[in-house]
Amino acid sequence: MAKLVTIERHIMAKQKQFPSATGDFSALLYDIAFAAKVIGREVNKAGLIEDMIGKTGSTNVHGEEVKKLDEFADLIIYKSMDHTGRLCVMASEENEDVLHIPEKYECGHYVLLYDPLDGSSNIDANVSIGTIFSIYHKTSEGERGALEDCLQNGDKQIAAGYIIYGSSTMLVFCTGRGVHGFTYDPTVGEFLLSHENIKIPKRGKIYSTNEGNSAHWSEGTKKYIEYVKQIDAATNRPYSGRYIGSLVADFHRNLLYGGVYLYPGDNKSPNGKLRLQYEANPLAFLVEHAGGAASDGYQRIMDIKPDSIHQRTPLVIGSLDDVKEAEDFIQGKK
Ligand code: AHM
Ligand code: MG
Repeated sequence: MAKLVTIERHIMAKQKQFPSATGDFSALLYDIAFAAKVIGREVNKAGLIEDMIGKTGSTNVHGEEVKKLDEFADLIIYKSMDHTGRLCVMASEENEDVLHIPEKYECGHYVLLYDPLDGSSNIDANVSIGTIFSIYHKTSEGERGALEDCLQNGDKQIAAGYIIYGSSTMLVFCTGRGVHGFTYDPTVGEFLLSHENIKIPKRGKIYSTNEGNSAHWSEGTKKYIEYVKQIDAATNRPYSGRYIGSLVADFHRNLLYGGVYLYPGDNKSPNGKLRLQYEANPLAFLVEHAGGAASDGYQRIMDIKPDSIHQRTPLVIGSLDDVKEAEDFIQGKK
């Protein structure tokens, strides 16, 4: 039997490599794991509790319908974090403005950005959904954190990860030293190390994109998708098409098997659909540490300087060779 490593033991072992560490960062990661357990529990019984499925009747800052579980997940993350003294400010995909720490609580040195429940349009159909998070150091002068802390380049992330609520619940994260996956064992209430040091294959055989948008795509994007569908044994084409429409699930599969996910800009939405700070950057951090790449078609995602916390970006992410090849098509070089 392989050794059983809980997420707590894994984080503690990593912390020991930094003798000056205060433990705050490790504790922040446990807090995220705790929030993941609570959200996972509700997601798993969503179909049973009428109050938990369906829409709230309101729309969020992006004009999208808010599901009840979206709202619940958003609140659970905020409430698990607001009083711990580890964070100075947060920002969530579901809230227009940054989320301050209440005055009655102390502030810490970290910044948390999160998408509480990504792919939530899939909830009522029992399709995998996920939570995405990203952690930065505080850079602003004041004690309590500010908008500028949430507008750092992806390159400045010190950790990122996601939780996928699927056939099992998994937490995948990276603090700069490998990408590690933990599977939740509900019988003992622990996340156990199941995927150590994940590496994405240099080239995959899967493409994931919403081809229903193809009429609006640029010529380069159209040519690339035609290319991956052509028959050519030498380059392992045609690729398989796999699109769930739930970014965490599409990304997770491609991370393990190799492949490329595209949500390009098009003539209807030049910046695509996905959010730079809550979706693209954290997954870019993970994929690069796993040996892959993430681009907006022209530049590295983590080099983009954000102007607003809800900024959108085109996203091409996955196996290194596939992302480079897609960039060549998008830029008209192929
Ligand atoms: P959300 O954050 O509102 O859930 O939207 C993001 C989701 C991603 O999970 C998914 O990859 C994409 O939107 C699917 O979009 P589309 O339905 O246009 O293909
Ligand atoms: Mg999202």
